[in-house]
Amino acid sequence: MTRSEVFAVAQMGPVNLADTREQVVARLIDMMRDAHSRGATWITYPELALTTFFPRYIYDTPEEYDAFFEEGLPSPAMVPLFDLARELGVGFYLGYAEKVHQDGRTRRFNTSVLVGPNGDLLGKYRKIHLPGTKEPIGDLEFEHLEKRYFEVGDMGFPTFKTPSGRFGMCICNDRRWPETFRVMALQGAEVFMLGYNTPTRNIHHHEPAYLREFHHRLSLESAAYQNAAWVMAAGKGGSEDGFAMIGGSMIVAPTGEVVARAASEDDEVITHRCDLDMGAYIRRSVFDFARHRRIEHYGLITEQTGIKVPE
Ligand code: ING
Repeated sequence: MTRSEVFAVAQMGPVNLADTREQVVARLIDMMRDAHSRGATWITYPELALTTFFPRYIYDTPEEYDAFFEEGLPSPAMVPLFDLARELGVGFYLGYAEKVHQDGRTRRFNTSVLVGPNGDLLGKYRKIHLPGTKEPIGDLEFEHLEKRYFEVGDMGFPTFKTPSGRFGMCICNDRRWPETFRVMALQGAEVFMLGYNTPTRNIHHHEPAYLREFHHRLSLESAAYQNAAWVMAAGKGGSEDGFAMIGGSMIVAPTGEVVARAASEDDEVITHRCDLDMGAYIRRSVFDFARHRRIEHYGLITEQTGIKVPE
């Protein structure tokens, strides 16, 4: 008897500065109901799902940008979603901007939460790979200031025991770094859930827009295959106040094959009945980590951050 369940990925269309939390949560609720009507027991939402992608803007004080952050878990805005999850029996991944009083000070993270189908809080993850800059580059149509508004995550890459198996979470830029998924796969993660907000344009150097989607898909297909796990990737697409974001939400099988993908840049639920045992043969053969990995040769990966060319 294989373990198969219907997973949903909820791509969101734009969230504009003028959109209220209540308006956004109503959209998330509609998509959870849609997913449930299609038999889904899990749904993955995007990164920073409750607000626009505000790190594109320059703010100087917390008074200016704290309006984008949630306090408490569930925060007041999240409560209807937690309630519906419990009512429908649908677990979810939700990305949001987290403000917390921790270690005697106020701290802010780009965070995702995992909630089980019974509405129980299973765990949190705080984004580790923060792209862009802390200081504005200037002279740009938009910035990428995640290093300005968020601290680097302090939870590592944990995995979570769920009624369906062991899940891992990451967020957006994390998907471009293979270390992210390997650390979670070494803990036995069978499903990776991630949200992303990816601009169609690269502010750092000219890059054709089609490459954004290609690199996005390449990262997910590689992660799935090289770690024999399912990947649920939910994007926030379309034009947010004129700033275009890629859609391309997708579900990728442990074979690396895309089995479902969004066809729009709007709110769109995609689903797939996932055989959670599909990765087992891969973990017993080509990626049998215990049999094939040679960690005595991998030292540089954790000993060195940047490139050092030997003399
Ligand atoms: N967004 C983008 C991402 O990693 C980015 C930033 C795009 C970095 C393309 C490098 C290249 O998809 C977030 N939020 O990380």
